Amino acid sequence: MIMVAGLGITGQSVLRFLQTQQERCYAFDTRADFDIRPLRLQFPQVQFACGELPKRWREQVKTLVLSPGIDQREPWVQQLIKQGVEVIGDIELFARAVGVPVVAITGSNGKSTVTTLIGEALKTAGYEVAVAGNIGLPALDALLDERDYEVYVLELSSFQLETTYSLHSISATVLNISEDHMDRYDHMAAYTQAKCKVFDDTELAVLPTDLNLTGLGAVRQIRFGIEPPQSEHDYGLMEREGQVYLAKGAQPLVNCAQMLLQGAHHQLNALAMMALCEPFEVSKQVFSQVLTNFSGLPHRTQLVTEVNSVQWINDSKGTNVGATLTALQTFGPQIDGKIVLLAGGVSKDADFSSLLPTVQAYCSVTILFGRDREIIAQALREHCDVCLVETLAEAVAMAASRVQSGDCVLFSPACASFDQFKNYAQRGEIFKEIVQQQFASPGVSG
Ligand code: UMA
Ligand code: ADP
Repeated sequence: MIMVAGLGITGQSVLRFLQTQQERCYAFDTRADFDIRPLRLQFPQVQFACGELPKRWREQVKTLVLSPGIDQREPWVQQLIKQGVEVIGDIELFARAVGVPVVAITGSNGKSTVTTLIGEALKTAGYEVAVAGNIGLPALDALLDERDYEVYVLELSSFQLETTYSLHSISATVLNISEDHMDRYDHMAAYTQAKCKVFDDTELAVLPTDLNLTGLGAVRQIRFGIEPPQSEHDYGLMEREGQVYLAKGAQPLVNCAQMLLQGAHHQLNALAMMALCEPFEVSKQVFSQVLTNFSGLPHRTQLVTEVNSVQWINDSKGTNVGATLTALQTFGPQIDGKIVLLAGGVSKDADFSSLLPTVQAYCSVTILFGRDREIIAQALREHCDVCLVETLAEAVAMAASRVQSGDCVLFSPACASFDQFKNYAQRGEIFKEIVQQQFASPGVSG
């Protein structure tokens, strides 16, 4: 018997997929208060349970399809593993069923941006393409969709890769590795190992120049980095007549000045995108067109408003220290004044001390809110001005009282959102609303 564990959007997509295969299954969610009534109606052949895993199910389960949000170290999962139960995820089911090329993208930051860019480039080049995975649309839902896709572009998280064993990809990348999800891994090596599973069965490994991985074997490799390309196969930046270009080998491809996305990290994202598209026929005109039109995804270093020469930036998707560092390093040198940083939420056991030198260099004050604000404060307060408040609304109000002309208020939490919000997107929307209200109120100015 198959058991689907976790009834979020992944678990529900698995149930839909198994329904098409006429598989009988159990479905379980660890949350005692999870409302399964709508699912019972949708999947009458499935037996459901919440909270406690029924004892008699344990003996009957042969395969556990685990949602990415459930930690494999949970005792009940470990018990099933000990019993010899096979543990797989939605991406493994997808991998076993898919019949067309897959491009696989993982990394600590930049996944959604690169996944979207590849989708746009392949679409513009005339391919029928599905963009799915951790980006939001479960991969199995894309597979069940009626359209005849010629290629799937999948954003994959480390959690998804942990339970994936037979994904064959035409090209794959680990964009970068920086600390994240330390509440789910015993150490960085385990997190890195999960990410690198993306290379287990790929035809083309696309790797950043500063990432040293062993054990990739004979697989074809392409490197990308901000330095000039080291070989004719590699991607990097080159200068021609005072202009900086994204380049392959000695060949300039796109003038960086044309790109709407700004910052070194986005140049890296664009280089990775072009390298991952190598197995397809995509011209440099197509890359140029995509990069000239793509202004970035919502909640990633997005300008909300500019009031009294103060920019208010929403980077709610900055959910780890690496992303927040990138945002600080992008805006810090650009602005005339200082950054007022708003951060906080669920720390995921991160080490926030690596923020310190950059915060010292660019921030006038760091305003911390949310559950783990004190943990972040401990890493910063000895050397920086730090204020603690409970809510995002209080943080915005305090920022408005502290900014000066030429400053930038950067909302880049370096944390997950689940303490006070449904997800990063809701957190970003609420930030935008609060900021807009702040300036709509009579008598209040930035
Ligand atoms: N949960 C329980 N008990 C359960 C099942 C879930 O407590 O039995 C909790 C989890 O701990 C988690 C939440 O419910 O807090 C959601 O978990 P889930 O596995 O049901 O998640 P889905 O709704 O299926 O969404 C997942 C990804 N979420 C996670 O990996 C936590 C989504 O990525 C992804 O878009 C979706 O599958 C489709 O593939 C979100 C994410 O935060 C954006 N990803 C992490 C990240 O990017 O850092 C990895
Ligand atoms: P992911 O899907 O990996 O979370 P996103 O493309 O959604 O990545 O971007 C998330 C955050 O990471 C944003 O705040 C963005 O500014 C930052 N970011 C994007 N690309 C990179 C990169 N290549 N290196 C470091 N940070 C990045």
